[in-house]
Amino acid sequence: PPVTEAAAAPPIVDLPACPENPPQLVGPLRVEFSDIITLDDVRNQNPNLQDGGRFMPKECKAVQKVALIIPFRKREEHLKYWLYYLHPILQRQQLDYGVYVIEQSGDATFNRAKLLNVGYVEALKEYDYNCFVFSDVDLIPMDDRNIYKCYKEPRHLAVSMDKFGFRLPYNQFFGGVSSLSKEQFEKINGFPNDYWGWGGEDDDIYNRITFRGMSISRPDGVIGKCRMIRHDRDAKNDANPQRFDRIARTRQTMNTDGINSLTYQVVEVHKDRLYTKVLVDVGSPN
Ligand code: UD2
Ligand code: MN
Repeated sequence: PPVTEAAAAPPIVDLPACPENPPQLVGPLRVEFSDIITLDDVRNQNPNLQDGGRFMPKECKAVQKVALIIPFRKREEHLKYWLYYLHPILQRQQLDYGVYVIEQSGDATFNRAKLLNVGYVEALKEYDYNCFVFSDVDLIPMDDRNIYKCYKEPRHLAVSMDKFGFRLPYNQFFGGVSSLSKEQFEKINGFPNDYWGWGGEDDDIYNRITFRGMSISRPDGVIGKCRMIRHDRDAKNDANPQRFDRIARTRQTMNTDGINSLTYQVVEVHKDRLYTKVLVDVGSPN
């Protein structure tokens, strides 16, 4: 009989859902920043990535579509280690994921939270992500059972950091690495856009979450261990003197300052095998 068009099409196989506990996880990891590595090494060690730092497990259907959002400016050395350590971990975690490096252009004061908002919007333009992991460029998990996905409540993932003696610095701490589902992020109107310079924006986000009736979930202190690459405070990221006044007013400001008031200009989008870099003009404090 003649071969029909339908018969020539590749078979559509429904992959099984990926399991709750990914079988390739190994647990505690060795994390050091003395190894000499290049981005080409990282590219060669991760042959299954698609352009833009995208990955999808072949053997099963990922439960979540995760965009990893990294606020960035002039931290090339840290980004190299982040990519070196995180790509293999995220693949063992069987996530359908993409890595977005959101780079602030120019040399106005740094604005971490606004860059994270930009990452949320720009990632959603590319793919139907339903989970967003926001990570500092200098933080590496020390246990791959700390799954970089979303949970029933917004999650704080960097709970046990070497720089704080592997403890939480305070109970409300939400800095470093966190995850919010699309619904959770929309419920708090995203993050604040007007914290310029170092500090306070993570506490504002914590406030937003509690004021919307949600709570923070965390892994335990063993699985939540992580290392921060030692660094000095960057230029143009001095401590924000307004941070205490601002975090006292989150309840009022969160309704009008957030994803609903976000404005910015994309300068350039660059696709590397290891990441999508979005260079963005976020303006300057007025
Ligand atoms: C703490 C929190 C961080 C944030 C910050 C206050 C930890 C581990 N993290 O970080 O989440 O709440 O305090 O704002 O406690 N960055 C650049 N270029 C710059 C400046 C910052 O790329 O010039 C990015 C980078 O991803 C960096 C992040 O912003 O990791 C946070 O800045 P930091 O590392 O200087 O601040 P740190 O370690 O006190
Ligand atoms: Mn840091």
